Amino acid sequence: MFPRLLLLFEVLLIGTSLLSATAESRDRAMNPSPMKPVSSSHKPRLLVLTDIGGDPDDQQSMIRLMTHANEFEIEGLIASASGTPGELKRDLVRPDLIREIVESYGKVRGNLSLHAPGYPSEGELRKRIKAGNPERGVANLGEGKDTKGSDWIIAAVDRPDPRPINVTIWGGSTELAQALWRVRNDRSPEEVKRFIGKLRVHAIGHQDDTGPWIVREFPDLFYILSAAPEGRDKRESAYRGMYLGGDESLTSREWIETHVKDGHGPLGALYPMKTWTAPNPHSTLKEGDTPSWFYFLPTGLSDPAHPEWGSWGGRFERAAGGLYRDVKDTMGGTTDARATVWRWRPAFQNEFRARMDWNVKPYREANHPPKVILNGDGTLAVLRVKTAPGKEVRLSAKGSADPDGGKLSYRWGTYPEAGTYRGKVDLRDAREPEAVLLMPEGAGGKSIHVILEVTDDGIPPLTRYRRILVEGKGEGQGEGKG
Ligand SMILES: [Ca+2]
Ligand SMILES: [Ca+2]
Repeated sequence: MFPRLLLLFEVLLIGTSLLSATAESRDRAMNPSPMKPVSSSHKPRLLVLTDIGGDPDDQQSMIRLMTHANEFEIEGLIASASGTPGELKRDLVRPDLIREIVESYGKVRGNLSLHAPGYPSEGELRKRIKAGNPERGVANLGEGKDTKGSDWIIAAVDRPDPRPINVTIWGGSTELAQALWRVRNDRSPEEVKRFIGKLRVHAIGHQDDTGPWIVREFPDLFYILSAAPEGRDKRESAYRGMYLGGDESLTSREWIETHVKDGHGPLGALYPMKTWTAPNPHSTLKEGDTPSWFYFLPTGLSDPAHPEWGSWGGRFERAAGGLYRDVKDTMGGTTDARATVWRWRPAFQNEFRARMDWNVKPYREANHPPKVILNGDGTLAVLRVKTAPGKEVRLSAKGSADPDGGKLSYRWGTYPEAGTYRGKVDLRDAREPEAVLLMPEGAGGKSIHVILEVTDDGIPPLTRYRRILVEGKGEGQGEGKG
């Protein structure tokens, strides 16, 4: 198609974890064949710890997760102590609430599977529902405190599999803390290091004292803490962008009734309409925990190894060791950590809406996302290219297609906060399938993140992404450096 361009990218594709993607993209470039679904072995492994049974927003997040269950290998759905400390009158765990949702998922799974491959069976998911310790906190860690939940985490990490285990924490982290305590107690330092190295944690706040304990005791652990800085209003947390800021009409009661609750089958019917935290403009959709798994969702936008690059689940910067904290994006004149999530809300709400249609509609009556090709590469990998200031970088989405035969629109833009070059960038033909980036004169040694958004014309319109990291040659950055 574009031999000169392809050659450029063959040479310049640099991979930290992307070597196989390079080989794959080369194959595809030389032999453009119809796209195959990503095999299950490439799916992110996901382990959920939820304080379900407190604020009903955990049920909301679980219902949405079920509609995206084909995108992950769900390794565990663990009921940790219900509610945040002091929220409920007694200590309890509610795995029954997870089972209720999984059971309703079982009723629509057949229909979901008409729209996309890879939805796990109800039985497979049921086996992965585990209960944790109803008594939370550091005081409840140690000998004799293992639970089905903490044992399950250890077993999942120990399973021979090269992929990391992505742990999302929707409430307290007692189960993860106990798993870490057990492993450190029983194993050699080398084995503990190996165990820690397989984990990626995305925590929605520190909802009890085991969170700070984990960060203190295991400083090398990859740990994203989505939370407002100490001393600030907790409602400033990045994850609150799920429901606060941006276009709040997309989280209204009416939106949920129309697109989720009514006429969308038994799973949607379970969606709780009232959540607890104020202020919430509608007190309906909150889903404060959803950004934790959005972070690992493969959309082409992000790379979970790089919290600083941003994703539907927010953007974070390294604080110390393996710890990452909230950082702010500027959108439409607002500078706010929540903007790192709400900036994607139109896309993630449309995605939810389409998938709720998948619960009940035949294929031809629902929309399905486009497949995006970036410079001949059909994977979801982030591409990298190095170029000298003043030179042009040619960008192409040729070959992108919509499975419904819809018309695609293209939007090339930069994500300034994700890169290190913050000046103006000239992107020519930014609404065309092929665009040109002119590497600014001041961009030597700096990076520019170009995001390609491809949106179809279905109802609702669906968006998929690709990202290319353009690095400027010169000014202290050797050409051989990745
Ligand atoms: Ca929660
Ligand atoms: Ca479509």
